[in-house]
Amino acid sequence: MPRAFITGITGQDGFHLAEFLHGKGYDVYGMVKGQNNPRAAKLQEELPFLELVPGDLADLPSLVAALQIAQPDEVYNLGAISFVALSFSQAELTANITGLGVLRMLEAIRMVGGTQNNPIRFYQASSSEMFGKVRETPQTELTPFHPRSPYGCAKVFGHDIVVNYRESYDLYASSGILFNHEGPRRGIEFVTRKVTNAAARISLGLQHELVMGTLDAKRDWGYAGDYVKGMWMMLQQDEPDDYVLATGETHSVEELVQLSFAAVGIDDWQKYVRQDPKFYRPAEVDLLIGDPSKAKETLGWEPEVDFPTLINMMVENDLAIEAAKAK
Ligand code: GDR
Repeated sequence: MPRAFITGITGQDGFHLAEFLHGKGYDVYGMVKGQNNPRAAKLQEELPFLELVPGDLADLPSLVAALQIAQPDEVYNLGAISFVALSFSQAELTANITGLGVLRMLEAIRMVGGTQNNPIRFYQASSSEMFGKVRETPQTELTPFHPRSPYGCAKVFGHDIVVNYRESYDLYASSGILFNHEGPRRGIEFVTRKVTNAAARISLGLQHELVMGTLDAKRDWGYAGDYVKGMWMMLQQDEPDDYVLATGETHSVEELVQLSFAAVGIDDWQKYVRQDPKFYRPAEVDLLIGDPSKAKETLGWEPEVDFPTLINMMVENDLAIEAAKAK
């Protein structure tokens, strides 16, 4: 059986990827940090097949030890401080985990190495936030980076160090430049889930208003379940490379709000939504739209869930959760 090792296993993508790889017959190892991590215990209940291994992206010896236990064929580095807004107030921590964490993981892979005929294959979760103040539209693998947050800067370092290790040490290391990808398991701090959850709660009479930042920003939003498949496809290629995963469509935060409220039968959403500068970011990424042509042509990857279907799926999930809580 092939063996996969995933950092960031307690996040949205970690869950989807672990399920997907398990379905493909992999032994799946997930790295968890901290003592008695409550998210790890919950995850183990949901995914009993998962082997949890201790480790921390801030601690190189722990990464070496974790790889020695897992002896993986494939490593997926999804672990990061991933909330852009938080990266402004915890910039050094973000640089350390989201940026230097990639370097440590690559070094750990060089040390543990796999076997002569079966070197470890590495996937790095790069991000459309690297494009930031975009230099061209739509964005491709060749679009120059102009990050707009400490998070984006850290992801650029991670991306560049993967390219450098690939070229310097002949590592099999690929990066997926993933545009926003969402779903029912998205954390409530991210805008899609915040809005779908609020729409559900407001329709059930459990909440009276939704306080937002900018409604003008535009994102290329896809479904996380589609995107983890693309990660795996990248590591099945003969040669490592970088790929954009995106839908090729963009929508504003306002459209997201309007669609989410419409899904619970509220048309006059403006009545419930207030904006507060505390949710504005010191620098904003105004517009993202990705061109996934390379992934389509080379990997045969295509997103299956469109934006309205995604939002409806998330609203349905939040309605079920909130109605059950209210009982
Ligand atoms: P993003 O996701 O920064 O694109 O990064 P997020 O959902 O946090 O923000 C999207 C846009 O919505 C605007 N916005 C708000 N955002 C949040 N979270 N809360 C609000 O109240 C709010 N109001 C408006 C934001 O300003 C922004 O323009 C995500 C993360 O998952 C990254 O880790 C990942 O790399 C990229 O997507 C691709």
